[in-house]
Amino acid sequence: MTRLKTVDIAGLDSMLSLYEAELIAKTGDDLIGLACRAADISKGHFQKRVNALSIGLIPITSGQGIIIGFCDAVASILSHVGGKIFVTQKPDVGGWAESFERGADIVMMADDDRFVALNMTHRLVVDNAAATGRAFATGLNMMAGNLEDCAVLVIGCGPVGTSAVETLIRIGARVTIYDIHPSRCRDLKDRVNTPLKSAIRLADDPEPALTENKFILDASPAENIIKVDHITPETYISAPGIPLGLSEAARLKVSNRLLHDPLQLGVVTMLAMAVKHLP
Ligand code: 2YC
Repeated sequence: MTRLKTVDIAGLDSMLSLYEAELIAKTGDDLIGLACRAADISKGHFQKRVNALSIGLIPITSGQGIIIGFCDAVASILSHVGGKIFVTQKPDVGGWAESFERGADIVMMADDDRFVALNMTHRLVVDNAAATGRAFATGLNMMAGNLEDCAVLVIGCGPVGTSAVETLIRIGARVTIYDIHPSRCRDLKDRVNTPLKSAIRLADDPEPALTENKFILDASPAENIIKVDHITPETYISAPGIPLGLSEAARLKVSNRLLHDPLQLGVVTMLAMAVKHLP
């Protein structure tokens, strides 16, 4: 899993309104709208519950340690969509104690392996990878109009790519998957319970797959895997992978038919999934 750098999230707070205006232009909806579609809940359900919630963010020092700005970036995204958000003064155990003392309904934290939202009252765990895969597949569907019966290429068969494939299958897309490790492709196909196992095609060479597919979801950390010759006027790309997998020329050519952010869509979708089962 790619570890964000402080530079990836610098200025995210001050750019949120511009980011959201661009999201509306690309997909027709805002952060809450896209996240609610991804989580399959109504905006009304989301807003009614989120406004009543207290959400604690706990910095975690394990492994490679704290990313300066990470919890503050998550807090700014959540504040943008509602809810009473706080970042605990202390990390780790002190942060947990503070979250309990302040009556947090949801606690969010990330170590080197997982970024989760924990619903304390309903004992629910929401994983950022699952939420991010749903969000970027949903965003691709919204950008492209409707992906039912359309061919979509998913690059990267990790947790985000797996969630994206499941979402695209639910949408009715015809999914081709590619991973630099072929065994991960086969594992994904075996793991994803689709009505038609054959609904998922495996690509062993990314080049023809990138040329044949106009709808691409890049959930890999590969750089420069999508090149300018892969981009046509009909190409739409949703790219949760960090760093962005498009060459500079490809990014310029695909123009605004590209969804990419380091945290925003995944974080709001985590919240939507965390409140989904609240009464
Ligand atoms: O500041 C902290 O609390 C750190 N322990 C946070 C580490 C996050 C590591 N994960 C990532 O950088 C990203 C996540 C945003 C989702 C996947 N990788």
